[in-house]
Amino acid sequence: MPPIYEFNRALVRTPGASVVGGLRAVDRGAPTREGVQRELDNCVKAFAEAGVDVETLPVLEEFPDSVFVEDTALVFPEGAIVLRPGAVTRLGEAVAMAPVLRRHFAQVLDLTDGFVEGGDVLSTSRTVIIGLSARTNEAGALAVRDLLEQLGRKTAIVTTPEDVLHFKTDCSLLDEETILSTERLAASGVFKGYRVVLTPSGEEAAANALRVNDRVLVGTDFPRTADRLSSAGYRVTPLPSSQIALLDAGFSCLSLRWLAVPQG
Ligand code: CIR
Repeated sequence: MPPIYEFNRALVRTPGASVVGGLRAVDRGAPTREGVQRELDNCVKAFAEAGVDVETLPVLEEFPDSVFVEDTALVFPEGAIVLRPGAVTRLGEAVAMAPVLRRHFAQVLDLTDGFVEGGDVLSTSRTVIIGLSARTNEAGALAVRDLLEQLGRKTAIVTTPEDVLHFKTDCSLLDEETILSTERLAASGVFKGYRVVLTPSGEEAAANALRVNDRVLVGTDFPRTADRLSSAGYRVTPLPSSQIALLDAGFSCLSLRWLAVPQG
């Protein structure tokens, strides 16, 4: 089986003017539409350089957070699951994503109970880890577990630390065995059996990095994390992320990515 961080397809969505009013837990100022667009463009370029074919979806002006497509679905080589984001203003984003996924995947399953956002889901080759949070509830997690079983994937349901938006706000996959995590999340014991690289103190926000094929996208604001990853042998691609950070987002949020395997 190819590694779970090997991708050849990705979906992203152009941010609308409404992105300046995106959800945020603490208001540290609004990003600009141009700023968010620039950070997305850099990401798309890095994906292309890594050999990923990226489709850009049109603006959904009525949904300020719709640039964060990761929260709408789970995607795997074997099929996709359309989620139900727990933020009321975001539910319609998943509805809009469903027909796009049906174009790309032979098998698309729909979550019909509870709420789950993709930011709460960390997929490793062994297990799909779902973190319960203010956006992802138990009913949703249990229903997604049943859908994942249909796709042949095992699930572990865990808890996201309090006051953390998403499970993946605090962690990301570095390779099949290794997770980049904040100390507070790793301390909860959820990564038993994995190797863990901790984000340096003061750079917790670097944890939402993104492994894409042979490289790891890391925010330029986090030089100590980049050094730590480079020393551990990872090829680091530093990219600016301060605009999306104003909306509590990191690199994983901006795309849905998967390995499309030729059928038959
Ligand atoms: C939200 O609060 O829903 C957005 N402002 C940020 C979503 C970030 N998505 C992610 O971590 N997967």
